[in-house]
Amino acid sequence: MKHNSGVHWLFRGLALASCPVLAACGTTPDHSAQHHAPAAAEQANSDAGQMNMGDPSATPADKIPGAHLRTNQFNLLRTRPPGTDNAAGSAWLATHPSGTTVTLQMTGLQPGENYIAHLHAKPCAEDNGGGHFKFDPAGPATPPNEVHLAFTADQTGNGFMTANNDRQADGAESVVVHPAVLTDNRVACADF
Ligand SMILES: [Cu+2]
Repeated sequence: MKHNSGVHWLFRGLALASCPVLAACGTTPDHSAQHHAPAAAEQANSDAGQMNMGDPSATPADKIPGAHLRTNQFNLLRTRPPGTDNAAGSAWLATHPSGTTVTLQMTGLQPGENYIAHLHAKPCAEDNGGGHFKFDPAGPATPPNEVHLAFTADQTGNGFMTANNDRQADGAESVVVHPAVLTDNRVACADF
């Protein structure tokens, strides 16, 4: 027993030393490794000019073990554009040791329309969510300093997206969905 334990800790020490992110090490379950591989790829891409705007195949926020999970339904906003009166759905915000995961699932959107959602800094009842939540208030209005989810409604008007960030968005109060072409026309908001 003692011998095995010593080997175990030696292995952990090597894994930690060779791996900057604990969750990406070989000691974590496959589930977690799959979850983090796309985020790492997106982070690399962002350095080349592409931003992390979500990954529909990422592990949804409500499926992350041990996370602090908050969820709520979307409420329509008066600023919504024509054709979105039936928009509805739910949003989930999970914070966990590896950062933040946001998932949204919507119905009643315009089929084929592009949408973008962000974490916002205020509750829905205050200025329709106010400005974007930023990890660094003085930083840029783009991922990874903000959390954005870009998605296209399918032919039945359903939308689904998950986005990850390696920091914990503890100050985010809401998520707001906008038409991608008219981001002032806020469609719906969910409080966290
Ligand atoms: Cu927004």
